[in-house]
Amino acid sequence: MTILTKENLKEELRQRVRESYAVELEDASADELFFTLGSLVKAIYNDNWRETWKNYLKEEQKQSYYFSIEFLPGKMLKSNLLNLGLLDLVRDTLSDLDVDLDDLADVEKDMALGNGGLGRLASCFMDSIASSGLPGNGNGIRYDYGLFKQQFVDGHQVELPDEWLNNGNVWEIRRPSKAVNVHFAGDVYLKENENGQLKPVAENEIILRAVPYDTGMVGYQNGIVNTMRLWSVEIPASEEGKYKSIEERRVYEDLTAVLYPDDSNERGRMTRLIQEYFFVSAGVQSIVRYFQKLNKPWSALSEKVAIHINDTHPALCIPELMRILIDENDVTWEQAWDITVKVMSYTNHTILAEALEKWPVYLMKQIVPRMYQIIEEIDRRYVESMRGIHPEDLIQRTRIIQGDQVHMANLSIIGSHSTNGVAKLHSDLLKSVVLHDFYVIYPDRFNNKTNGIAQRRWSQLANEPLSNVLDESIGQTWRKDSSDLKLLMNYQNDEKVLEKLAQAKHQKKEELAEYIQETTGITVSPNAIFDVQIKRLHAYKRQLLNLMHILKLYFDLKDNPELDIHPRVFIFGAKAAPSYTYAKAIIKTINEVANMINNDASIQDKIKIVFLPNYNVSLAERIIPAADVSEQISLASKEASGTSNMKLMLNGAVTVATLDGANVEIRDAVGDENICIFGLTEEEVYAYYENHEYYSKQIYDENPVIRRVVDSFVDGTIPNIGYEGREIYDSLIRYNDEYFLLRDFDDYCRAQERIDTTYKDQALWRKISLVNIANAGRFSSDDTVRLYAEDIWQIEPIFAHTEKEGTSNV
Ligand code: OAK
Repeated sequence: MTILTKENLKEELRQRVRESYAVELEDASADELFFTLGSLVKAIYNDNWRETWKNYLKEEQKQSYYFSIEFLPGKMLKSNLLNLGLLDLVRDTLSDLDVDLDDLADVEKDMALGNGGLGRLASCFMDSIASSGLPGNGNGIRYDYGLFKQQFVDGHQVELPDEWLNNGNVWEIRRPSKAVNVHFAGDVYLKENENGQLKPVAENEIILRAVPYDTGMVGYQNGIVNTMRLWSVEIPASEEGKYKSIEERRVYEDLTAVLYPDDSNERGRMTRLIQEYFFVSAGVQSIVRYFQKLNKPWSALSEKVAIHINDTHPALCIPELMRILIDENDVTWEQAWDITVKVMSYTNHTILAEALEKWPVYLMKQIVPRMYQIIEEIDRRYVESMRGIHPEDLIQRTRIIQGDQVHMANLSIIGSHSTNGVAKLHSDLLKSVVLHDFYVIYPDRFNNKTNGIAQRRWSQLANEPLSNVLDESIGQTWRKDSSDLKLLMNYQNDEKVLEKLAQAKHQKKEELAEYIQETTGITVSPNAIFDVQIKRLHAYKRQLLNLMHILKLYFDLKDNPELDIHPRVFIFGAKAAPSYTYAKAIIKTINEVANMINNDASIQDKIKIVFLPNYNVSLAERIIPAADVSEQISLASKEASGTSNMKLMLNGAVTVATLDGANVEIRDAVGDENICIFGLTEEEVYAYYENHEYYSKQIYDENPVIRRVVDSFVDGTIPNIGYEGREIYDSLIRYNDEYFLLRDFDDYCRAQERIDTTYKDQALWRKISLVNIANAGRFSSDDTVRLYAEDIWQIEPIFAHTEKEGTSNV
């Protein structure tokens, strides 16, 4: 493509709209224009995509493959334009046509093939891997329906299907020529072949076709385009007649229809196991096929390929690679095992017991019989190899198959060379508590990689006013290298810059206030403190603690209407897993409290509550730039890292936090005086676990403020929450408050008072906000993936090769 100007961009769009839709540019609908622009953008980066791939092949670059059952990229138009260096040009061109780029970008449906943290991290990594010029690709599932759409009906969460593909997906390329077959079920037994080798023979298998859809992952102004490959199921023509019933067929043909909507909660469903093996087998087969093109011995596989297991859902990568090497390529078990361990690496994303994935032996035998046989052999050899080296009880606690369960984390650790946590505290807890037994056995395999965020999306794309202030004060280098945000520290006492930052925040608050008005009918003032908690609804994240503090404030205001607090808008965004009744009870209760307070004239708008429905990446992009306060209040030790904490900090919000996950590193980055820390520490939480001396009822009995708040869930104060209020009350009192809300309540209220006092001192607040922005650079996922590349995957950037040939994008 030639150099793009406004004129030839217009001409291109005009031609393409005519060709595709038989209309003139001026008459094109928003959908038509969006698809035309999207396909043009894709055409622009296609050359680079092909070149990138050819370079990897030519240079025989080692490549990493990030296997993740979730990817959550959100919308891609503006991000692609930014990365191609075309954002301003396209904005101007469209504006000549009386089209607003932001409105047009809104036409795109969010690609929401993930639940929350784990999926969003995978997408931040895809952006950063490409932007750092690293040869790394994604591998996952192309769900027909992404995460459900959330609506509130009478305050209850209602789930609707996310039909994101209804209008097609402009970014993907279907590649049937790269399809592979995946084999399930059947009877598998070992038989000696003519060479005297034992080989599996399978009968009555189910064979499915895995068809890849590739999406270009465009690097930031570096000419690199990597691939995110998502697999979709089809029934091969040869298998059509083999299904015993429509129900049986449906299980398989709907295999990639829906994403399981549980976050950090494993439910052991059959279809989920099939999904896991489906994308794992397809992905590993296609990687091996690529490697075979290089004509190298198998011993070189780990020099050319790194496979990353994003939490345990893709753990079958380990036995699948073993299967391909042993069954299909006659590699010996010993050599195959050596190769597999070198190729694989694993990230753990949670310490919650309910999230640790286990599969019943009977289900594995039924669904993936060959995988089970290989896992059994891995397990047998593991036990054998450890005998005499480690005590028997340690071996039994760490083996893969225990009783009638297959432990996927154990498989992931034993079958890989690296296990990492996602924040320092989390990685330490893995070593000292959760995976301590494995740390004793494999101390060298454990490491930490603190999460990061794709800073370009969360600053340049989401927050233009802030970006402009940064450009004017510290220049533009921060756009490429976020560590340069540090330069902002030189302006801590610069009234002009502080004022401009405050104006930028105000502008985003006005925009959000308008959106809140339009979507919920609630009027909020941009002069109020915007206090934000946005994340999945989960008991351990303690949205309920936030609500309890709001109720306390409400009662304080009822008792003393003149109470001098700065007006505050409490903003929530959260989806609950459809089967998680307790989380849904909290949503209903927040909505009812919101109704009660927002409509109580005596409160004089001093507090407002807004629960925005359908929290997703796009909504996050509206909320985060407008936030003054970031609520990161999980019970210490429970949140592996958190990433909204980093996004909010980057946008100048002040954090109220427990010392949990990456909050600890945020505290270290900004200093105690620029963050509001409260609550039990992880050590104190563990001390309670050990001495069993926590009695929530005692706190309730002794603390009248807490009693009033807790009673309000059941005494009729809050309307319409009979059942929900009872469930919440019982969790706090009858079941002894598993997440120590009552224990942390007073300290949390004190932290909130500090926020109020500090906000009233605007000079101080603005400075704290600046310090947060200035120190957010260290949480860039560019840095995180560089560390993965160096320490775990041993892959190198390809800039060296492309620079020679020029990196122009257009
Ligand atoms: C989801 C399913 C199973 C296990 C973990 C998850 C998950 O989303 N974990 C989250 O991962 C994020 C990215 O590492 C972390 O920031 C969150 O703290 C963690 O809960």
